[in-house]
Amino acid sequence: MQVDRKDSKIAMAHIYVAMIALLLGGTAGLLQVLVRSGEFKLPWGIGYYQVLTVHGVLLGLILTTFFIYGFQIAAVSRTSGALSAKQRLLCWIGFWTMTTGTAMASAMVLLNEASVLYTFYAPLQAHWIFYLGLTLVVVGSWVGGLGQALRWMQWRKENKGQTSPLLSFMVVCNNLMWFVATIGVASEVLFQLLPWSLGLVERVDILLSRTLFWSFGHALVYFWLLPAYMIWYVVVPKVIGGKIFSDALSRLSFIMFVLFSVPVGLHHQLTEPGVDGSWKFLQVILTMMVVIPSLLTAFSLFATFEIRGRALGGKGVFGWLKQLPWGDARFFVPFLGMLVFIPGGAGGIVNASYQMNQLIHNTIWVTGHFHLTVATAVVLTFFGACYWLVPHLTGRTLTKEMNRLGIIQAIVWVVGMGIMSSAMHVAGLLGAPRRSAFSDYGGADIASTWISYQIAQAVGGTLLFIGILLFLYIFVKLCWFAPKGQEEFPIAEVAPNAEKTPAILENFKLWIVILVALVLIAYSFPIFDIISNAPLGSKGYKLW
Ligand code: HAS
Repeated sequence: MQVDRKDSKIAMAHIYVAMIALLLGGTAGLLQVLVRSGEFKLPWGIGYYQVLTVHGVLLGLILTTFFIYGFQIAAVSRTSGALSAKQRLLCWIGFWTMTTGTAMASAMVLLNEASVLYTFYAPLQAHWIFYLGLTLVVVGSWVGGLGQALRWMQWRKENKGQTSPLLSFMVVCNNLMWFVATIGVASEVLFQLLPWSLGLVERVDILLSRTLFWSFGHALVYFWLLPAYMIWYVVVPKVIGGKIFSDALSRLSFIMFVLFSVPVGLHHQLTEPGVDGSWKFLQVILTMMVVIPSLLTAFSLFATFEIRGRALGGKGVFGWLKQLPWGDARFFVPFLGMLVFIPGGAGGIVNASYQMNQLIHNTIWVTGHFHLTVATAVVLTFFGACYWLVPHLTGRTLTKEMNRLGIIQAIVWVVGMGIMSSAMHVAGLLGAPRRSAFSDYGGADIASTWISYQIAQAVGGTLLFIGILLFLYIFVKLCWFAPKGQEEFPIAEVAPNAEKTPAILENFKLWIVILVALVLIAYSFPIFDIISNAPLGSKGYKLW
């Protein structure tokens, strides 16, 4: 079962852009940890916040979105069938729109016209071309996402009454969530930031802009996570020779993400003075709801691994673990991602807990949290996926040598991230702020307790940069130099004794109604409140 050649080309085009973003964004990351150690100064007047913006935008927004779309296009084509000419055209239009937008936004950051970090909080004001560029990335993603969804809809029409392919269903869930979530940020950029940066209006409502941003921002993190979950649920079981524990459970967890990912953004604003506590309370409850599908996922994966390990003769409480294929990078690399997601997710629950959030908010603990979640659980899964996806799409094979290097790469990554992220967590608890360059704060005693951790971050960050170079070496080999042949795109079957999937799980009309209702309940009152009690607003600042 091969992905259609023409679809492979679109998928690879997305993945190439993602890899360029990885190289540039990773280099920026290395420079940052060096600066923050206090031992290194950036040359040629380059600013710390400029480098931090390159890092956040290229890795957080561009690497992820482009890789996810490359993977999803291949996934839909593999499981629902080759795209039609119209669907393919939509995916290409989406790709070029996103790429043009990326070039515009990156150019402004490199020209030092947009050092506003990846969250682009007002009143920091970037050049309007930066905002327009990001708008094009979002609009392009809508068009490309539609191309993918149309293929799934076509499958449903051609196979009436049947349960659709699980992987395609998951892609549609992710795109639906993305579409609803991006409405918030698109409104912020179109109605607030663009007119303001163009000078059409003088002032902007900061609280409104931040609330609209976070109505998108937390769903964004699940937009990164769900493709990793697709690989964990559907690909990894096949790699280990097992079966999907339950099709129904997998779909249920994705539907829960669709419902609960958007109406939870206020947990990023728990210290925000202008939002009433009752709305924060409601959204914290909804945040705890969005933890449940991750717990379902953990349960399902443990079951898959244990059932397979026992079928291979594993005995005792943990004996089955030994039977898993530890020497196969396609399993080992995402597995490390899963392991790291356990402390990463636990940290998220700490963040979401109202009282504990007071301790960690705006400290570098939060940076430690998202380097475990997105930069390890998700990114390692994407790296692991590349070891079969890239050769599958380029008509080559994963050699033993590359497989071994993939395993070494993942170990380097986990060690580097272990050092960097642990140091960030501890320094955060000691009060070290995030989003700040090195400073001894006028020789303040408390700042001196952070310095050794900042040096540890530089050590970990350097290992991570070596990890990026190693990965890119393997990537280049798999694209152009590995032996020609056929590499499998692994898709597992559902366990024969699993419960039948209830049709209601595919009833998107119902889920969309519930999703819209939840978003309205969680957001309409707070936003009405923010607008009706709006202060004068702020002029733009360019502090860099
Ligand atoms: Fe988060 C801040 C809460 C998950 C990313 N988060 C961030 C930011 C980012 C981010 C980028 O409530 C910073 C944004 C900024 O710039 O300001 N987060 C959560 C919660 C979860 C969570 C409750 N976050 C993620 C994921 C991310 C991500 C996933 C990226 C992909 N986060 C917060 C909060 C803040 C926040 C607050 C704001 C803090 C502040 O004040 O600024 C949950 O979804 C986590 C649930 C996950 C679990 C883990 C399940 C484990 C699994 C693995 C199983 C392992 C196996 C291995 C099977 C409960 C599924 C088998 C092992 C064997 C031994 C066999």
